[in-house]
Amino acid sequence: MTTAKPALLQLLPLTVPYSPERLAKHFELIELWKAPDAQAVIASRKNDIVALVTSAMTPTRAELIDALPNLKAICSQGVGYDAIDVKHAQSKGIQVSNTPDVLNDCVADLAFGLLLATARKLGHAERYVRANQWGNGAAFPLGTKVSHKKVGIVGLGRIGMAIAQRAAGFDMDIRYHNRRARSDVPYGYEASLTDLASWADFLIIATVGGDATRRLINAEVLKALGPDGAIINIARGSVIDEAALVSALASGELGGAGLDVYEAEPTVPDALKTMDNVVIVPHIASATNETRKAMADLVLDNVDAFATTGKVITPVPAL
Ligand code: 8YV
Repeated sequence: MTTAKPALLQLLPLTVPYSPERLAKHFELIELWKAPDAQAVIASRKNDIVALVTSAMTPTRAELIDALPNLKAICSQGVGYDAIDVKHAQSKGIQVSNTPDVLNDCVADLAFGLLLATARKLGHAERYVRANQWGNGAAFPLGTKVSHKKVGIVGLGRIGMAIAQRAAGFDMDIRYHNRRARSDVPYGYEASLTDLASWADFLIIATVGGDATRRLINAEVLKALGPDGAIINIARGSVIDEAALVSALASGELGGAGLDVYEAEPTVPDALKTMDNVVIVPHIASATNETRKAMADLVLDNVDAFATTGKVITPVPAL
C-alpha cells in the first residue's frame, strides 16, 4: 500500500515550466490560484499541508499560517520577506526560506540604470523625441553628470555591495548608512542618515522592507538630499514616506527620483506620473529571464531540501 504524499500549498505559479513536476516529486500539489473557492480548499486540506510556496509580493500572514496546523516550511520566491509574518512562523517552529544572492546583480543593475536614467533624464528625453519636440521648439534640458559624483547607499547588504561595485566603476565616492558600521568594506560609514543625504549627490535605498525601515526616508532626509540631489529606490516603497517624496519633488526641494517600488503597488501616485524629473518603473528589479529562473530554481531546491533533509537551504534570518 502506497502512503499518501503530504500536501504542499502553492499560492502562485513559479516562473519555470518544470515547477509542477519538481514539486510533485515529494508533495501532492494544491495550486491555490486554480481553486474556485480558496478558503474552502484550505479548510478541507489544512491537516495535510506541511509546506507552502509563496513570494516576496504575496502576503503570507499569521491567519493563513495558523489555519495550517501541520505547516513546517514556507518557501518564498524573492529576497524580501516583509510580506510574510516570519516572526510568527518562526515562533511556531516553521522554517521560512527566501531566494537571496541570485538576484543581486539584476537588482543592482536596475538601481544603476535608474540612477543614470534619472540623472541624464532618459525618460524625459524619450518622451521629447517621441513627441516630435526635437527641432521644434525648446532645446532638451541639461542633465547631471554621474561619474566622479558622490553616492550614499542606505543598506549596505549583499545588494548594496553590488551597487557599490557599480558605483566604483563610475569612479564615484561611496559612503553608506547601516544600523551599524561594517569592518569589512572600504567605504565610509555615516551614522546619520540625514548627514549622508546632505553629503550625497545620489541616495540609493537598498534596505530590507518591513516595520524596522518603514518611512526611514522622511521629509528631513529628502530635504537634506536637496534640489541638486536624486533618490533611487529598489528596496521597498515602505522605506520612503511617499507623500513627503511627492511634496519634495513637486516643490523642487528634491531634484529627482528613480523608483522601482511604491507604498501601495501597483498603485503609483498620479503626481509622479506627470513629473519630468522622475523615472518610474513597475517593480522590475529582479524581472529578467535569467534571474527569475534562478529564483524559481532556488525555491524548488529549498522545497526539495526540506522534503529530503527536513531543512531548507536558505533560511531567512531569525527575527
Ligand atoms: C520580486 C522582490 O518582487 O525579491 C524581492 O524581494 O521584490 C522582487 O524580486 C519578487 O521576486 C517577486 O517574486
